[in-house]
Amino acid sequence: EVTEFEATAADSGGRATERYFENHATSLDTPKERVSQLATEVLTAVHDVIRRHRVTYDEYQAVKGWLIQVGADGEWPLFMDVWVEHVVEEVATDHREGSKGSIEGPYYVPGAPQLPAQCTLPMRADEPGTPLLFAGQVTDVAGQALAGATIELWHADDYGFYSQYAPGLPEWNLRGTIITDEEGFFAINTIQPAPYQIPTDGSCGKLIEAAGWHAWRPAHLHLKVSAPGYELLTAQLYFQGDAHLDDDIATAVKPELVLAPRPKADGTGNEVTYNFALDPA
Ligand code: MBD
Ligand code: FE
Repeated sequence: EVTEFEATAADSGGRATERYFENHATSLDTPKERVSQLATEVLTAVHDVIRRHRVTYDEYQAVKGWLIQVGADGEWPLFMDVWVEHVVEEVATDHREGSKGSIEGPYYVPGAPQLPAQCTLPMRADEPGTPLLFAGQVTDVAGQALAGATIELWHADDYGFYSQYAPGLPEWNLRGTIITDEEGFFAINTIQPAPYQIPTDGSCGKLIEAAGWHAWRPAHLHLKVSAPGYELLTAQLYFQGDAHLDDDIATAVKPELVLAPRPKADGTGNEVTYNFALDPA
């Protein structure tokens, strides 16, 4: 039987590429003038780098081969979300007064099982990791409770693997869609995820190795918080003391997004409170 530990970059990349087309609209009616301006500026930036650094033919062929391989490995979703998405998120949310957000990343799956405000995420009977009680309230920016708000929560397991992307995990492991109670509260039992290393055996890993970078993201919870009439909040939450808060490969950490869980009084793991304030749409 295949387990999550047999995960390969090409497997999870292939899955992320497939899922991308299932879950996202890929055509957009962008005016020709805007397409032309953006494409011209991106290409001009590339041309400038070639001139300034006198990029050689050997280097050009190496990059061309690498770009072809990113696609063959299915790693374009990973590449885009690790090295580009954080700036799109910054631009998209810079008007907000409510909670800070962060990037979605490549491993979101819509339609996770619906759960009540007080719940336990789907997990294996012997799910490894420190139990975490994650609780809080969803409000508007004025502090008005949002009853029946939706919290989609997904995260990696204690080894850094995501269900539906690594083999051997139950379909909805550590993924859920939680509905807040009449006062906007939620209390979710899960486990603390592990730091995540992006696959080192694929093209993105090859770039990281060739550049002398590291492949780590700090441990994180992914969330989408929404309510009718409010802007969708896509966020990630991190853990105080994590070794990679300051050098996340995906540049997706903000100080407002760092949790400081404390041991529960009954000794059964940790608990933490975090509240979300949604901007009006
Ligand atoms: C992740 O889990 C993630 O959240 C991002 C942004 C990139 C790679 C893996
Ligand atoms: Fe992630």
